[in-house]
Amino acid sequence: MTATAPPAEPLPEEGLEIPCTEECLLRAGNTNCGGCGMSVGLTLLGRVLAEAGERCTLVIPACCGIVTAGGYPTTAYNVPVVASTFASAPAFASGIATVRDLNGESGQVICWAGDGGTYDIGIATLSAAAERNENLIYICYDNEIYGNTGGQRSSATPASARTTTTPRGKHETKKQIIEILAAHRIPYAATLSIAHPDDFQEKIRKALDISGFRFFLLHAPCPTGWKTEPAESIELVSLAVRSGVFPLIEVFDGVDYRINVEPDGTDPEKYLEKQRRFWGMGIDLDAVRSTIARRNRRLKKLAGL
Ligand SMILES: Cc1ncc(C[n+]2csc(CCOP(=O)(O)OP(=O)(O)O)c2C)c(N)n1
Ligand code: SF4
Ligand SMILES: [Mg+2]
Repeated sequence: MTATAPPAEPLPEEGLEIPCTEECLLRAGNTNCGGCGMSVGLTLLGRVLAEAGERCTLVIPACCGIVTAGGYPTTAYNVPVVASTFASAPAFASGIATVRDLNGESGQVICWAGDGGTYDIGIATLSAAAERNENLIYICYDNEIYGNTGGQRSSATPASARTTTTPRGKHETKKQIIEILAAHRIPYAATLSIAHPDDFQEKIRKALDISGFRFFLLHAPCPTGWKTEPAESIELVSLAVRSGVFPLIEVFDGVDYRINVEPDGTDPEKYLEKQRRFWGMGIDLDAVRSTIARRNRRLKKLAGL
């Protein structure tokens, strides 16, 4: 008896099209991993843009977000996308936004970049565009590693995390990019969490009504790199907000801080223990707790509380 596989079911002639509305910035059928926080972020962003009737052009440097687009002639994005090198994304976006404004056209120019492109390789042009107060939105989805090249450490990787280049855990702490952007005195900077979709969407709506440079930092769980369960992504980032690991804040004109969600006293251990990237790293939890408490005291002071 030969072990041949049964013939594949023929694909139906009709009904193959995945319904794709204006709302769907990120189309179904993309190749992102299950539980990817970046995918949820794109979906929430798409909803706000659709609800506001805003067109957008995405500028995406090398990162998982550009792999998402897929191979020509198909694409997982429902909007025009410019793929750029790491270092040039904010410069590309500046040019596109300037031409749009000179032509009196509408629509948003949105840079969608990873932490590697934002904190490290693209920071020179990011800083330059912020300093010029270019009329664009920059969203860094922060999965705290160089995800699509195999999970190397970036300067957004938190201390003690195991990555492919820090097999014994990272020694240095996470760079505070939001404060660096605030120091440019841009009109608006804010952090986003997919565990707080209302807050997320409200902040994007707010940004649509502001002109000039607007910066967002999105905490983007990455089950592949963080060694976590895809179904737990939302719970994880919720724990990050509740424990104060990832504060939800806004900064207006670089100086007026607002805390959007107060940490509720959840122990950061609950966040760390769910991620295998932290296992066996001998983390000093008291040091983690005091670092978080210190940062939150500082944020409260900045917010005048
Ligand atoms: C100048 C330069 N250095 C390195 C690379 C290789 N590279 C492509 S994507 C990537 C990782 C990007 O990490 P990040 O921006 O955090 O996005 P993620 O992959 O995590 O989504 C690297 C190192 C490159 N394309 N260009
Ligand atoms: S590697 Fe991480 S960021 Fe990249 S698609 Fe997979 S889950 Fe998303
Ligand atoms: Mg990354």
